Formats: sequence, C-alpha cells, structure tokens
Amino acid sequence: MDLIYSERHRLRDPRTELNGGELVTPFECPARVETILARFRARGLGTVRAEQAFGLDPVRRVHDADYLTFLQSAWEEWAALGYDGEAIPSIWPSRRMSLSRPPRDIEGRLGYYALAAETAISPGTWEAACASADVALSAQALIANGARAAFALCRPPGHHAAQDMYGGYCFLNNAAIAAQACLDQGADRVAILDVDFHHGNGTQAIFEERADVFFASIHGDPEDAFPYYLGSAAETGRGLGEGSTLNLPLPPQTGFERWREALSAALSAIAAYGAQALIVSLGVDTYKDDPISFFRLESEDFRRYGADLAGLHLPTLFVMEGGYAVAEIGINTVNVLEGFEDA
Ligand code: OKP
Ligand code: ZN
Repeated sequence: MDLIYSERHRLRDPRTELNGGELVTPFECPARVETILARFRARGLGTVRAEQAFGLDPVRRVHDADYLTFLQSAWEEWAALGYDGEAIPSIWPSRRMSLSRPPRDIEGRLGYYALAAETAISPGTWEAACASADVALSAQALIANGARAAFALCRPPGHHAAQDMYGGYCFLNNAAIAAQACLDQGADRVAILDVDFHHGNGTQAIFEERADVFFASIHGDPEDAFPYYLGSAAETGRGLGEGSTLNLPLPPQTGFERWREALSAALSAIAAYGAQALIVSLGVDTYKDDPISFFRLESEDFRRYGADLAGLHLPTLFVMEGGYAVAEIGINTVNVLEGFEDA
C-alpha cells in the first residue's frame, strides 16, 4: 500500500507540554513520523507520495468556521501579547459559567476552544494541522480511486479534535475529514474504527447524531484515562445516530487477548452496519512500553490485528493518530500494515 507524507509536519514543533505540573518536551514530536517513514521505506511496503493541497472546503465540512478562524490566528494573537511561552489556556467555560459565546480576548478564546491544557499552540501549528488534513485527504483519494488500502501518515493527530475543540495534541480531525470526503463523493455508509489507546472523543462528537458514519473505539476506560469525560460503553449515539457509536473501554494492564476480543466485537458491528469503506484511526500507544498509556500489546500483536482488519474486505484508509514509544513506533505501526497486507 502507498503512504502519504508531508514534510510540513515539522512546522508543528512545540517546545512545551504541560505534564505533571511542569513544562516538558512534548511526547507528540516530529521524530514520531520520521521513524515510521523510515521503517515503511526499509520494509518496502509501497510508494511514498507527497500530499496534495485540498484547501479548507473539506475541512469546513467537519469543523465550525469560527473555530477555524481562531486556530488560524491564535499563535499571532498570542505572540502579540509579548509572552515568552507558547499559547496555553488557563481558564475554561466550566460548569455554572456560560458556554454560549467565545469572548474577544485571545486568553478567553483559548479556553473556549481547548479541551485540555497539555497542547500548546506554537508557530507553524496551523500550517502543520492543515498539511495533516491534506495528507488524510490525499490518502482518501487513493482508496476512492480503487486502491485496496492507503496509509495517511498524519501529524499532528486528529481524533480528539471536535467541531470546535482542540487538545490532546489534535487540531483538525483528519479521520473525520476523510470520512466526510468519502460521503461527499457518494458513499452512503462509512465506518471509523479507532484503535488508538485514547478514546476518540472528537470523532464521536462529530458523528454522534448521524447514521452515515459508524464510530467504534477500543480504548483505556475513561474512568482511568484521558480524555475522561467521553468514551463510556453507555454512549451509543443520539437521535438519528442512535446505535452507530460503539465504545469498548478496557481496564489498566489489558493485554492482547482481551484487546483482540474487543476488536472482534467492533469488526462484527462494522460488518453488520454495512460500511462501504473503513477508516482506521491508527494509534500505536496500546504498546506495552508507551510512556503515557496502560495497555500491554507486544510488537508482534500489531501484525496479528492488522490481519484481523483485512478480514472485513473493505477499502481501508489508515490514518495515523498516537503512539509515543518513539523507538518502537516504526516497527509497531508498519507491523499493522504488513499484517493487513499479508492476510
Ligand atoms: C493523544 B492521542 C500526559 C497526559 C497526556 C494527553 C494525551 C493525548 C493523547 N501527562 N494527555 O490520543 O494519542
Ligand atoms: Zn492516543
């Protein structure tokens, strides 16, 4: 399968992440995708292609206009205040405050649009987020043109980003933008399977009330893991979308056997739904040595589940999400793709 890559991911290179009360070097760093790209090339899986520019129209199909305007100018507005540090929110519209409108001041708007504080906005963040969406759309075009599978090596990731929210290292929801593109090009039913360790709250929020996208996620139980406030098994979709959300939360120390049973349930549900295309939100932070996660998958397990995914026999778009054990991220990610291709 071919891989889409953008050099512009390097424009997203923040210095700081709020972690444990300190500002640390971010877990979500440029070396992640460079390591995956090198492994893909070394294994000769397919052609590496540059992204094409799709502009903002397909992004606007998923994200609110005011949110995009905010993201586009947030760094410049923050920099104009003369701070030395990167743009990090420090106040939110919490319970018993009004959520109704974004205020004028940039500090107020950061908190309005942020879902978490770890993700600093830095120079180049907007450009890199747009490039990441272009990577997803370019790979989507490959499957739309008949490829069995394609790999969008997106960075920054996307699955925590909702219509009007950023955070969890995400700004634009690459998988959701690609799913919407499939629908806009004529598909009736698309499935997104999120295998990142963290619940894809943004993707769920975007499609929660719709029947044309089935969202299934296997993730650390939100009782115990980020993003905490969405992702319980009780959430099954709302309104027209009732029944098209499937959350499979799992406890700390979950190993591959139990994880694979959850995958089997998700794949059965996707088959029953009658999806015409599969989009995999591919995070490899389920790995046993991931520094911020608590599942126990071994490198060979990624190959095994890649083969399971192929069993759906659907055009499949892999969209990169998380994974922070940088030394093993290339092996684990490419193992999924090889397992899929060898099945
Ligand atoms: C993004 B993706 C570290 C906590 C980090 C944010 C996690 C974002 C994960 N102290 N919290 O889903 O891989
Ligand atoms: Zn994750």
